[in-house]
Amino acid sequence: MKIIIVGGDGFCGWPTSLHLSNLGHEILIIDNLSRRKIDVELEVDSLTPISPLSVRLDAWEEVSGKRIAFENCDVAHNYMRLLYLMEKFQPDVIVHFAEQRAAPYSMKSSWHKRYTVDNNINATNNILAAIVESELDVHLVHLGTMGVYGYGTAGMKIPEGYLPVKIETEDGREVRQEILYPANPGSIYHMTKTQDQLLFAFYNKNDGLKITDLHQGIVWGTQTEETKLDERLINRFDYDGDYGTVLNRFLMQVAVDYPMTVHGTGGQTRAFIHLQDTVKCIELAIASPPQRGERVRILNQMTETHRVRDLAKLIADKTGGKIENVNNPRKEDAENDLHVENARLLGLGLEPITLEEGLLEEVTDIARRYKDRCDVSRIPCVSYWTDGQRDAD
Ligand code: NAD
Ligand code: USQ
Repeated sequence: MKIIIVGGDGFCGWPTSLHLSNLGHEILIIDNLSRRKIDVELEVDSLTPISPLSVRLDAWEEVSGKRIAFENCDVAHNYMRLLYLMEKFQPDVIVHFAEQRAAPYSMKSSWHKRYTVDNNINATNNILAAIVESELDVHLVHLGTMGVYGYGTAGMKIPEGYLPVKIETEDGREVRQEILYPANPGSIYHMTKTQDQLLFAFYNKNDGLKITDLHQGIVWGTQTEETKLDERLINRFDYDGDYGTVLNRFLMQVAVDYPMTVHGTGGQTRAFIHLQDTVKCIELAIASPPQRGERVRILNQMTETHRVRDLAKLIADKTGGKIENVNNPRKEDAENDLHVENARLLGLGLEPITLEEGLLEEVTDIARRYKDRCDVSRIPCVSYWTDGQRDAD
């Protein structure tokens, strides 16, 4: 198949591009390299030494004999170029990763809030509008987030996108429907992903677009089978207070003898998935497209849930690392339970990598090998959800 990967230079997009290329698909990456520019803004580098994109692409050709094409384009603001690239390449599938994905970055200031809303919502709308205008028969696969649901449950498993409801009408009849699960975002970033859902629902209803929305949990790990093949293919590892996600941060903190930064009591429960499973899930979603006329297909892309303090304890028990409970800069529930339905990807053949299996390899192979590249001054989370939280710290 011919596949465009929008955001294919990023943490999830790069290994996905390699994985799909390895399977024999023809790949075009479209990316504006904004993530690399944000590293410059934040004065931080990936813990792993990522190569410039042209070096990555040459290395992949050397290793695999396969060429991945690249076009630099800001899909949120350069609609005509996006449309031109789509019409020229004639993709069967578009995988959409191209959004500003860090919740703390989206809450840093009003500039960051506005940037995130402008970038994410325009990127998604432009891709959808270009599919309609090009009249291509494309399957759009989008990376959404578990955070669209919020993290609470009313004593039930969070369903895969749609909630069955019963409504009593005025004349006493009972009407049954399935509605999008009520959105409950916890940051401006997560809010943009809830807006994406409405855009998908609209273009699906109005134009019959074929869309799969993968509601992904927190991705951990760094390498996949393909990125391991050559050091020039290495994936990014974010550890800073804005972009570093909790499990990778804890693993890196242990490697540099920094106490693991548990926010508050660490009672937040979240959904997780290993990066190797991310690329597998995208392969499975592509192989099983929705039919034309089918509603947006929503799959929960996560394999396990963990409470933050339990993760810290698990890592401490395995490594002897220390734990520090720090003030939580976010406005979020101090404690929550999370039960999630994920039968659909398992049904398609996903065999999850569990945290217990991959954990030590990650610590030893990556975090310890590159620990000298860590700037510890970038570890604390200094993006506060409210002024009150900034003042309290
Ligand atoms: P990332 O920031 O590493 O990658 C995003 C890529 O998109 C970058 O290469 C960036 O340069 C590019 N991009 C952003 N805006 C663009 C634009 N306007 N035009 C062209 N390119 C643009 O993020 P990631 O961790 O790879 O996440 C990818 C997607 O997966 C995001 O949509 C995110 O919401 C979702 N997701 C990520 C995680 C996670 O833990 N990393 C978890 C759940 C969902
Ligand atoms: N946390 C700590 N200590 C830290 C960092 C985080 O206790 O040093 C806590 C946070 O307070 C939060 C939890 O860990 O309760 C998760 O934080 P995170 O930064 O790992 O994840 P989050 O902000 O939710 O965002 C990440 C990705 C985002 C994706 C989301 C999936 O950056 O792109 O959408 O995970 S989900 O969490 O399922 O919504």
